[in-house]
Amino acid sequence: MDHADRFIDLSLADADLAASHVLAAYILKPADGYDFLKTVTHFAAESGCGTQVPLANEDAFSRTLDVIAYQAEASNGLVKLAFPLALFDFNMSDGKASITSFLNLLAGNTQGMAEIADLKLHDFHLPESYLKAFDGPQITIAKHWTHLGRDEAAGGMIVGAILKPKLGLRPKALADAAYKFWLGGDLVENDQPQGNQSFAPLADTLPLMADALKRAQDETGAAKIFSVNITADDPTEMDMRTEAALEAFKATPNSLAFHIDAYIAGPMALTYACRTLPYFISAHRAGHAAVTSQRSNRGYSAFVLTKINRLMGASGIHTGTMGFGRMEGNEADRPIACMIAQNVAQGPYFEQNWHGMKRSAAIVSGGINALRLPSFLQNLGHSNFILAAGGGAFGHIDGPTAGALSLRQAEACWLARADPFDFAADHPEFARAFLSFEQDADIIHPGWRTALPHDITNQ
Ligand code: CAP
Repeated sequence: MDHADRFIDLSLADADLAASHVLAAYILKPADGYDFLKTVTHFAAESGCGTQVPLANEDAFSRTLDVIAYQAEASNGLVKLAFPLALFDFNMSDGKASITSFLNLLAGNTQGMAEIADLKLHDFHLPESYLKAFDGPQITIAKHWTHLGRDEAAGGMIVGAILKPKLGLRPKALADAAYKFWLGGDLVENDQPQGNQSFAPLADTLPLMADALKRAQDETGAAKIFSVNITADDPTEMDMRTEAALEAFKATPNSLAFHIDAYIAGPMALTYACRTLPYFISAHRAGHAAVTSQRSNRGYSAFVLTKINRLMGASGIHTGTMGFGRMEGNEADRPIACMIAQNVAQGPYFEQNWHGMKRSAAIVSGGINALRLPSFLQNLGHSNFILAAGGGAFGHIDGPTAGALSLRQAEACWLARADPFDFAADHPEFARAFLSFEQDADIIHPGWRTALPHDITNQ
């Protein structure tokens, strides 16, 4: 008998454990030469109180905290573990739960076990008491919708852009790019590498951004939003960037939102921002594919990453384009966007009840343009999210104002279930998107060159 045999009990099911344990679903493959079930028991032991040998100083209490493997299917590698709640760390200061502790237990040392070849966390389920110990979002997309004068429950697509070029624009050029986008769109988000570079110091850029936003509001008569990147290595620096933004936007505080490069800067940066700033906080995820990629058999999935961002309190979360943009993903990623926005949502292995925790909004970005947007919307089934198009806005042949309008028109085209060629006939910015993104047009709408009027399809 292996000392780790006590860490497996295949007679248990989700329903026996869901109220008292954190449940986690993995796909596991043992390294060559290792037996599947034995590896599972060692994995379960290592996930909680156990290690590679029996421990002389274990006691009756510590054994009650064993992590148990309760499902193990050698045919497909599915392994489910149940983590007793008492294993998790809670804050000394306020008793709150901690994502750092959660990740440490569910995807910590076990990721490096030599007897495991593949180990990826695909889903998890939290019982009500533990879920409620996380902050969740304080500020939601309803704040933006209200600011924009829309329905606060389902205000439709916020036409947003990620500022491009992502690096290299001096303060005036950056503010000018934002201003031109705002003339047609609603929201501008800093691209994630944009910070306090020498050619665009924040002290110079932020006042010009605030001025550009005000001018765009005055000119259009519509509210606008700027999401400023405050990502830094330490909270003091984040505070300094925040203060600079608050000062620059003091005349239009409702136009301000904050942006965190949340995968690279980590849970502390996101949690700190969400706890200290009563503003919309968006979570970018640059770099996440190093861990979440569908081609990676270790780490955790994009679904898991997104779900923990809602727990930490992100108001908006980059959720990807589900195969309709230029980043990795596919149509089956739809539950990622549903899991953060619904009160009860089905994940790949577990249904999660959020027990009234506020929603996070999907931020859709990565290669989306007016031609790709309708199919994305068709797959998602609604347009209640924030679009953050970079090239799809600034790559429009007639500039960012036309780019913004083309994206708004693409949503309208989909909402009306209109024929894109008919719609293009009286929506010139949408029509010119065909010429702007010719390669996409050829794939999505072959025949567009003859279907659309000659003066639109030619430079
Ligand atoms: C988009 C973007 C975003 C990614 C993030 C970029 O620009 O600014 O960071 O979309 O991806 O640099 O790639 P484009 P995700 O619109 O020009 O592609 O939301 O999937 O994390």
